[in-house]
Amino acid sequence: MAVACATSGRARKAERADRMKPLDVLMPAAGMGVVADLIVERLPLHRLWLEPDPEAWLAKHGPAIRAIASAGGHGRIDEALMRRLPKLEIVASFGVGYDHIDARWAGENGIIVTRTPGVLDDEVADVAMGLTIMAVRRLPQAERYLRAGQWLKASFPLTASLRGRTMGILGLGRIGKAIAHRAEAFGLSVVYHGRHAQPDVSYRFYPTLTGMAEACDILMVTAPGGSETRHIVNAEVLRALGPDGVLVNIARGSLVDEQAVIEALRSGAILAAGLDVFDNEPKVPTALIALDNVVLLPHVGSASVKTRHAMAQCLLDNLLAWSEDKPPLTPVRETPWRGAWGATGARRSAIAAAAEDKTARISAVVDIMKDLWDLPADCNEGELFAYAEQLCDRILAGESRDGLYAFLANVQGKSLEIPASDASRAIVDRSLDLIGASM
Ligand code: 8YV
Repeated sequence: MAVACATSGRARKAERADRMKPLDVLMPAAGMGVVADLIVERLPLHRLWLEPDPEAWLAKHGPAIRAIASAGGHGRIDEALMRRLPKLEIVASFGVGYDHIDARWAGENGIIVTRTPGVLDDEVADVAMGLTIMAVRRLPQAERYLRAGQWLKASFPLTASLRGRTMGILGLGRIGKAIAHRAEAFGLSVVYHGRHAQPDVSYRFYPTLTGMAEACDILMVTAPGGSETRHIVNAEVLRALGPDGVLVNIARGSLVDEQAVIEALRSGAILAAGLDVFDNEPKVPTALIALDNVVLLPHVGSASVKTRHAMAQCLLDNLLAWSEDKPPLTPVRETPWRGAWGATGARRSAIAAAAEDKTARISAVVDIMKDLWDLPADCNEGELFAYAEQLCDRILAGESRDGLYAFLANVQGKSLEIPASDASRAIVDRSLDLIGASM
């Protein structure tokens, strides 16, 4: 990608030489095997955890590493690790949650972080509903009852019901919405709480979590983890949820004050809980395991063969795009794609300044595409950016209007659903006007 910048000719040459080499990927911790299996077929992969002396390995080979693959598990990708990799450009993470990565530091230092949104929403939402039903209707307890031969002596005791309940969703993102659809199909009312109300959502919004907990009797936790949300589900919120209330957490253990949950379950301050995630995985407090009114799962929300494979593929697609000098597909919000490759420090600022004009043009075309193709606000902007960039390059190269129409009409979205309509011609016309006016 030709971005004019203030680096010297020699630096540019070295940078180009680097880009010609295959992308060396470091995987710090084992995590999901499927990730390594997919990467190793396409890119040089270094498995740090298999090295007899990881420190010595990092000191010797760290300077050649341009990418990290974080394949799940519990390894942190923090400032200390990223600083040891001076040429690091991209961290591709497995999963939607990325609280194990210091994404803010990465963003400030020109490193892109990607995750795997979209491909696991339904899988996780299925488990969320499963946990809800299991917790309310005590299905695991009923199954244990049968296996223990107790049915032969008496019927299983009657349980609470899902009927007439309201589910309060904490964090109405993609997964929260997938859960909301299912909850509605189960006849539940849905309300939500998050950082702000969403204008295009018809569910009732509660500006405070305690307010929502008072109004609902199933509290579904789907918000991101991290320091901002640590322990937001505390004793006060659980009290507000009340003695008929059920807590379900499929997001991150850190959102919930585990000790407060244990107390609330013990004292009857809430009825039951269904937990797929914990504060210190894979360690689950024995006090929680000892309780009968909680259903515990070993973080399996997305853990089907099909979905984990799709997540691994999304991680790999980000790395492959990057290795081919294309934009990342699914960057996180702290490291938005701005059209400059992963340079650090002063060089990043120089590149960013020089690229600003071009990036602004492409971003304006992205907005036109989103608008005229009627794409959702959270669509894959990385993919769209690539089409917008090609269109801008063609316009600047003086391609004819008909040629541009033909180019755009033939674009077939990978993760985007691009409508086959006259909108593509209108996009070309508006982009021509825009670029003509900016020249
Ligand atoms: C995975 C998840 O279990 O996507 C997430 O944020 O928590 C899960 O889908 C995790 O990524 C694997 O470690």
